[in-house]
Amino acid sequence: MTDLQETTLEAFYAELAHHGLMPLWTQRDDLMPMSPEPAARPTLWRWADLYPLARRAGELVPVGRGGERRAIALGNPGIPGQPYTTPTLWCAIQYLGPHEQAPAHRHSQTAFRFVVEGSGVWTNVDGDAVAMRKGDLLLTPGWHFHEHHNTTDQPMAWIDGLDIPLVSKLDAGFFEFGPDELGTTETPERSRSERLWGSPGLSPVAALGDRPNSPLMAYRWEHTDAALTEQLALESEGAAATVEPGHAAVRYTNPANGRDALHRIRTEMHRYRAGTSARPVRTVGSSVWQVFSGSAAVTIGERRFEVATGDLFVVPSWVPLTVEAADDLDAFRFGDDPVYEALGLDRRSENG
Ligand code: GTQ
Ligand code: FE2
Repeated sequence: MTDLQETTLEAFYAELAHHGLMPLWTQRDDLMPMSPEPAARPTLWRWADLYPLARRAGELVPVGRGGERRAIALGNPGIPGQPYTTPTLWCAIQYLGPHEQAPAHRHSQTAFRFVVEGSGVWTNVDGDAVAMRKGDLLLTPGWHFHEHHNTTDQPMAWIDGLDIPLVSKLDAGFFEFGPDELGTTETPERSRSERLWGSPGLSPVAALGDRPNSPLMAYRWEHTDAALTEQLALESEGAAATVEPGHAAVRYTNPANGRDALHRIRTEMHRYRAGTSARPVRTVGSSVWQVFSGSAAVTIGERRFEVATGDLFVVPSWVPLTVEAADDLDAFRFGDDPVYEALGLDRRSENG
């Protein structure tokens, strides 16, 4: 190129920029990558680090109107400066001291809680008091009022999962404060939603009809545990029921339509027999896992972590995950899979 041509070209680019125009041919290579190149990194958080820090937040920071929740987000180091665990998902540890309460609000973001240890908090979802106990999954689908209250003399911590980053990216966030006083201080054994929707295979005729999110707000550990136990027992009896040898899994589903319990977040519990080495899997979309019990070595792309009860790790999009169970392992997983499926962007590879 002659000097004159070069000068002309530079002037042309300057003029394009002046008009707010950007040619495709000067863009970075990652504009349309050959395969996903996630900024999020495989990352591990240990429960042994998280819990004492949450307890200190409990000593130092009050919970109430404005701050709303004493929740500490797991920030992915590949997404610096943002409280995002993955590009689509927020995961936080939330802590409530004895007799504390977190005020009512509702938002378009969808939410759940998973309890790795402890009990004693009730979450009121649209006025229905839902007990939170070890191993339970509790739902707060978008635009339902919710508040949490600890009725005991013991603190409690759990993890929250929400689609805060996705909703932010989509400019779809709406939020409303609820009343300042607790809607109910009841502490029923079973919530109204469980009494109506919690009998296996039976839906109330008066409430039938498709709905995007599950009307059942609590999925109890005794049911999850029994379902996984039966899958592995059936496998032992020669009636294949597991996703692969030694690896049972259940998905939390919406009893009204059989789809994911939450419209935009997949939730599952996986059980691996001790010694099981699960085949490497990669999927488009990101997920977060929390070990519920047992221990394992997990390989996420280039990283390898030894994990035990309460530890959380991130699997970024299209990064292969391999699980090698040291002991019998139960691991809770949540991911943004339903979003990718709804958009026709889902893809899966079972051989790394
Ligand atoms: O418990 O309502 O971790 O609204 C983040 C936002 C928890 C909640 C979080 C929330 C909540
Ligand atoms: Fe909330």
